[in-house]
Amino acid sequence: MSTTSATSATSTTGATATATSTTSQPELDLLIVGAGFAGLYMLHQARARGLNALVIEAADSVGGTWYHNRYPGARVDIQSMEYSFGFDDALQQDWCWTERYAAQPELLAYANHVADRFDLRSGILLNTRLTGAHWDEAAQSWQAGTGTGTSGGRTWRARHLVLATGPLSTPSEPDFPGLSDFKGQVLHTARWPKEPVDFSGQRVGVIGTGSSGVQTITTIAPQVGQLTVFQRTASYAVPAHNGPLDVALEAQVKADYPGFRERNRRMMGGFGSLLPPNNFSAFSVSAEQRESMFEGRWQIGGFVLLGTFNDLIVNPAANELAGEFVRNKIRAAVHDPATAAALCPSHPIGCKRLCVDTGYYATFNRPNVRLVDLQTAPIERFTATGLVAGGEEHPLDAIVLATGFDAMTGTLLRLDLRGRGGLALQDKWQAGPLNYLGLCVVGFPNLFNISGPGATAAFTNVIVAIEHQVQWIADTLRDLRDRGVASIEATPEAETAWVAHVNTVAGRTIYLNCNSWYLGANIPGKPRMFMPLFGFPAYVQKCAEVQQQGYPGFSLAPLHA
Ligand code: N01
Repeated sequence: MSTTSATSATSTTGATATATSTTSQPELDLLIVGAGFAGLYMLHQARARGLNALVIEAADSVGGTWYHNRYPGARVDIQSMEYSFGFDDALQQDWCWTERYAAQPELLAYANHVADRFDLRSGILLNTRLTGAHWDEAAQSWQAGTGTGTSGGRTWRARHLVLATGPLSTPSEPDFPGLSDFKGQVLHTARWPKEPVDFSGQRVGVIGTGSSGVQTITTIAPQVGQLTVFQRTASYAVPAHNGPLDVALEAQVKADYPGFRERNRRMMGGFGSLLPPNNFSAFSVSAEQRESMFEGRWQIGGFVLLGTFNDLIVNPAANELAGEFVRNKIRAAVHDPATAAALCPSHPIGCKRLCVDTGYYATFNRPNVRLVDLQTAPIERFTATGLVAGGEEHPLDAIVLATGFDAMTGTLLRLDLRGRGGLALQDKWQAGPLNYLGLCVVGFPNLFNISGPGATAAFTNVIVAIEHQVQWIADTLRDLRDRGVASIEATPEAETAWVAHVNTVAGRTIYLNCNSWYLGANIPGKPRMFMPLFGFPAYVQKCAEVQQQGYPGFSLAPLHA
């Protein structure tokens, strides 16, 4: 190894990775960060192409989101037969889900099964948290490490860096005044302890009513003494109608699993071919027909409600009809009219991700459950024994923060990532997460981000989205190696055009009409930029064209002499 120079820089995060320039071959073709579904599959695909890859994972086991989000009632909102890998037919034939919507323990068992079945553990370093990575221009490779400040840690040199850190992996913990004074237990849904939490007889407060809150509230209500739900924004929840997996459906899907996957890949969200959206307007039928069609899909359950008509997410007036249908369901389910009114959302339905529930609204009929509407009674402060909202003290033994995530960018911006010329990602993304194809960032050569801003994961069955991006990255890396290309970097023009494209697509929908994590609106001070791309099939087509046409929108550089 011939070392030509060494630099070291500390970013705004304080983390340091020392970039040691060298002209020799780096030890790894790619370093993969994270051992959730994306990292596991990236390792498998890299190996299949003869690439030398290593996964590093901060946790003590694999599973990513399904490792950390083990709160009571945690369950997937896409049907199990769809929310699974399709790349290996023996895997999808052998694995048997027990429920229509799998619960967290089964999903984590599945991730572990995949790791064992494809011998992935040998390529994964657990308990290893990346703190930073610096691009070394002379060596055309990344120097990545686990050290902080001036302490050493471990370092690796890799030609490529693949960030499989997940779009929803850094919990949002709002800075509530006095929270540290609270003497009871404080839990976050996204960092739930491994040991079961016993809430028997306790006064529990849940802050947050998104998917995590809805599932937690519904599950713990029968277990706790008193449950107080602190709601800032009411959520739309549609019934899961969960239950044991229908064996007839399982047999039907398994009889042609590849065909089922292919049909799903042609859907806007990469799932839902069992009941595709209707291709006509909500205004093309009578009010009675409309009600009956909404009701039919409500009885089936899950996201299919939004496919009742083809204009629900593009026409606010049509959207309002679906929203009012759900509000009527809430009014019918909740006995106390004032509580029902507070539970009725006013934003467009689907603008924030729908919650898929099991009796959420009816939970508020329980005598031990109370709703506090933070719109009229905002949280003022925590005390040693509870919290004060709207001037009223709520005594609590435990508080559950179901307050979501610093989505899509939070994890990456907590790293010391430095690209060409020492450019820090924090500076690059000061006004928002610029990217090309939802995969790459100008100034950060050979860096690939999975399920990030500019990609479709947030609107797609994420496993389908992961499979697509991983295969694209793996094919690209093999191509580049075969062509003697050492570095690939998006061009500024392509990046600007891609971000504009993502926003143009969003602008045709109702997605800009509420304060969602898609926009970064849930995190104070976060730049407001619509991050995910809507429409999986068009995205797949665009990525394929880029590959087939020799990577327009990228500059490719051969190995330095
Ligand atoms: O997080 P969220 P989540 N004071 O951001 C509230 C996926 N997921 O963990 O809406 C008071 O949706 C916040 O209020 P508001 C899924 O993609 C899937 O529930 O910002 N309240 C909101 O009510 C989902 O979209 C599954 O006004 C505060 C809640 O906390 C994503 O993860 C299960 C607050 C956060 O809701 C995130 O879901 C779980 C504050 N300072 C998650 N800050 C399934 O598959 C935030 N809130 C079923």
